[in-house]
Parts: sequence; C-alpha cells; structure tokens
Amino acid sequence: MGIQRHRLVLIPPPFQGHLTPMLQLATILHSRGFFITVAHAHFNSPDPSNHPNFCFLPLFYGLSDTQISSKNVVDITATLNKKCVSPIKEVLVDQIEKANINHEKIACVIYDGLMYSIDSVARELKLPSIALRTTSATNFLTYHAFVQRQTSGCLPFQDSMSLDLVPELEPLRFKDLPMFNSGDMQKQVAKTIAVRPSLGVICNTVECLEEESLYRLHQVYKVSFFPIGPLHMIAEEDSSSSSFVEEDYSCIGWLKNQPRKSVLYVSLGSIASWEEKELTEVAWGLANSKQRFLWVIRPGTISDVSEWLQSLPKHVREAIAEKGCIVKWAPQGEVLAHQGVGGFWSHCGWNSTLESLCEGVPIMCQPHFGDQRVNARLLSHVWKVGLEWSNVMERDEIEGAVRRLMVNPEGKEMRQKALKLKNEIKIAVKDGSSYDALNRLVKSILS
Ligand code: BUP
Repeated sequence: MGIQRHRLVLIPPPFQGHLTPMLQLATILHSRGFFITVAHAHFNSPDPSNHPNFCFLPLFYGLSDTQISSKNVVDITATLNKKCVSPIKEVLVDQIEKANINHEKIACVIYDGLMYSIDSVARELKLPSIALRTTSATNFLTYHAFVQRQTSGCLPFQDSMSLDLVPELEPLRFKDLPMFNSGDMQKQVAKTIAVRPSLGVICNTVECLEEESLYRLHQVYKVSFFPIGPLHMIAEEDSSSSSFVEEDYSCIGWLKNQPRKSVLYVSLGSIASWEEKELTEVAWGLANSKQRFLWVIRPGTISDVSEWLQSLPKHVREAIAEKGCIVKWAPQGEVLAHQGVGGFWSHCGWNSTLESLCEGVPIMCQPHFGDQRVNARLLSHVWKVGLEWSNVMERDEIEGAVRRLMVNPEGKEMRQKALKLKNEIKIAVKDGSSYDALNRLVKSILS
C-alpha cells in the first residue's frame, strides 16, 4: 500500500504571540487535507479539545514557564535553540517510524523562525522544512540589513535615538529598528537569517501591505516566500481560541450599548505593560478626553486593581464608571470587529497590528520593543492608519492623542484609509495574493 496521508509536524516556541499564528497555520493546512502534529513545550499546551483533529506532543526542553515569562527573549531563544535539538530529533524520528507504520509521509517540518536550530535536525533526517515568520516581512528585512552591514564593515545600527532615515530601509529611521546592541542578540540575528529552509518561508503578511519588502527579501534570501496572511483571518472558520488566558466576554455586552465607532480599545498585548504611575496617567488622560474606552489591564500589571481605582480622584473614577470598561483579557478579535470600536491604542505587536488592519480600525501607536517600532512606522508612514504621538506618559499628552484619533478629522481620515485597506486584505484572502500563495505552498509541500 502506498502513502495515504501527508503529515506535517509544526513546532512553535513557547510564546503566546508565536503559538497562536502557528495553530492558525495548522488549522489552515488541516483544512487543505494535511494531518497535523504540533510539538510544543510541555507547559505551553494548547487545549486539545479546541483542535480535536490535531496530535499534540509535549516536549521537555528543561525550561520552565517561569523562565519563559522572565521577558528576556534573546536569552530564552538562545537557550531554547540549544535545548530543543535533542528532544525534537527524538520526536521526529518517532514520527517518521509511526508514519511508516501508518502509511503516512512526514511531508514537512514547519518551525517558527525563532527556532532556527531545528533546520539542521530536519536536514539530517532528510525531511523538507519551512520556517514560519510571525513578524512583518519588513522586520525580517531589518535583520538582513543588519547582518549585511556587519559583514561589509559598514556602520552598524547603533544609534537608537537617531531620527535619520536608514538608506536601505526607508521609511524606517534608525530609531525604529529593533535593537541589536548586545553581542548575544547579534549572534541570534545572524543565526536566524543564516538558515535556508528547503521549501522556503511562510510570512504572516499580505502582499498589498509589504510588496516591496517581500520582493527584496526574496532577492537576498533566495528561497520561496509564501505571504499567506493574515493567518487569523484565513483560519477564521475554525473559531476555536488558542488563548491560555480566560477571555472576558462581558465587554462584548458592554460594547453593544455604545454608539458606533465611539470606543477606544486600549491594550498593550501579552508582554508589555505600564507601571502603576503610568496607569494613573492613562486613567486621567482617558477620563479627561471624555471618550469611551475598553481597557485591558492584565493580571500582574498591578497588585490590586480595585484598590488602585479607589485611590484615583472622584471625577476620574466617575468617568471610568460612566465611559469605561476594564477587563483582564479581552476577546480581541471580536472586540476589534465590533461596530462600537473606532480606535485601538496598541503596542503594535504584529498580531494586534494585523487584527486591527483586518477590521479597519486605526491605531494610536505606542511601540515598546522589538519589531513593534517597525510596525508603528509602517502604520503611521506607509499605510497612514497609525497615529504617531509623543508617547510621553502624561495625562495631557494622552488626552491630546486620544482626541486626535477619536474626534479630530485626522482620525477620521485614518479610519477611512483603514477601511480601504480592510477591503484590499479581504480580496487578497478571498481570491487574491494570499489565496494564490497558499495554493503555491500546498503544491510545494506535496511535490
Ligand atoms: Br492583551 C490581549 N486578548 O486581552 P501581539 C491580547 N490578545 O486576545 P505580543 C487577546 O494576544 P510581540 C487580550 O489578539 C493577539 O493575537 C491578541 O499578540 C491577543 O503582541 C495576541 O500583538 C498578542 O503580537 O507581543 O505577543 O504581546 O508579538 O510584539 O512580542
């Protein structure tokens, strides 16, 4: 009997912002007829009941969830890449044996771009491989530009304050680049771009958003690129959540009672946060702006939210009660799709950026680290749907920026542009560039 089924082994790293797109990719490829195995860190287990057709394999890397939440992504990534090789090899050997017994073929290993060391394991076992990049193509291009400068002896990207444009990455400025200032970080960047996965690279992006960057990446990287995003939108039909945190749906009920496009959704994603002093300024700024808002304050941001709320002056408390809704974790997809939402104050993580673009919601940009500054620059200067403001955490600055986005004509203009982009993305997904790239990808895995 010949091969009856094609199985894919997908390997995400233990970070929520990376696991979510990997599971979305798994969902998409499963709907194209592939059998799916997800090999994940043992403490970072998706709920199997949400994906009854997937085989989940917990891996023991010798790292704990507390180490992962220590926020030092560079160190964690380096350790992860050292520790994952042997358990992943074991899993893959086992999967190959099982596949032989079950008349299956391991058609491809799909690993997150952060887990570059998996590529050599796949090669050793003669398995085709693909890397999934969960950040923007433009961000990936900054890695290349950095390494190119290093190897050609040009001035490295070192001035994180400079407003000068980076010639090879316009309209990015030096200030917008991810920081590559530690030796360890530089090594990680070099390693991640050195691998050439045999079948190519999947990008969670859309051609109409990053055509130029995708073209340039293809030129320098010389492997196939598959811009099949936005993954969350293509995987939408399977609406099961991959979140580990319980979503608070009470805010959807609250949103129903708010006028159209009147609410600012405030969230810094799953890692970045404000300190207590800054939270107080945000509360004042939002209250003084007189706008409606839905605010995510994640557990751990502050020791006691009710106590902190009680410490605020009466008029701020009243404004929050009257115009605001605070939750610990929101069903973000539904929130952004809700007609009551007219703006998003965001840290500009790539997932949040795409989720907002797909719903035509303009963004008040407050990038914190990594690729978020690149995304913020794309939002404000390329797609022109992002508000660039001082990012100074003082109540008057905040009030001014909120009013610019929610009330002023410039916000309205951004909302119109965002709606236009939303439509372009919809077309790309339905029968345009993302649809074509997905077909190309499937063909390439099966060939
Ligand atoms: Br907070 C929050 N609900 O309340 P990013 C986040 N999310 O669904 P990251 C919720 O988490 P970086 C909440 O929809 C998005 O898919 C949100 O991913 C979801 O940022 C995800 O935006 C957050 O990529 O930082 O992972 O916090 O990716 O920049 O390292």
